[in-house]
Amino acid sequence: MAILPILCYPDPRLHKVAKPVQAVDARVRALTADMLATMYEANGIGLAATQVDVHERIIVIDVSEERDQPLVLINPELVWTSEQRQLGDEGCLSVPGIYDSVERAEAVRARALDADGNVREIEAEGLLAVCIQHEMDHLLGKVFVEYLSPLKRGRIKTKMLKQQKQQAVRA
Ligand code: GNR
Ligand code: NI
Repeated sequence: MAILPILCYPDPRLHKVAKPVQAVDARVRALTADMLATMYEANGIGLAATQVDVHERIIVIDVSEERDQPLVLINPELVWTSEQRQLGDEGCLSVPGIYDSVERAEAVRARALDADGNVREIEAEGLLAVCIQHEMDHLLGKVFVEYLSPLKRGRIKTKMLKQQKQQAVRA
């Protein structure tokens, strides 16, 4: 298992659209294991392959308190979303230190392949529903800051670029 580097906003590679996985094989299983290790190491509740510069439709999630309920979603689709919306604070491992409010569907039903290549459906609400929507956005090249006002997004972009320049000097 390896910890993979996570792309940081405004890296243009975060806007690439992921392609469907053709076969859930050893390569894909190894990647999901690395993605889970990377997510746990970063204390995140989810990670999309896009964030580790792999542009395939793969997501890992664990919203459990104990960090022992890993979920692998390959080629995920939303088969149902509630009319009911919820407003919640979001953060992103690709936009470290930034948290802001985003409106999402309160509940969703997703269909995906698991790490064994079996079709699974999960119905989710609350934080898990938010996380699934946040990760599926990543696969479409969308980062949560794109829901914020252009003013806020501009400020976040400036702050991130400044941080990245500092890190480059220190490295
Ligand atoms: O770790 C994460 N926390 C989080 C909190 C609220 C809403 C969404 C998220 S996802 C984020 C991890 C991440 O960046 N996934 O893409
Ligand atoms: Ni994210």
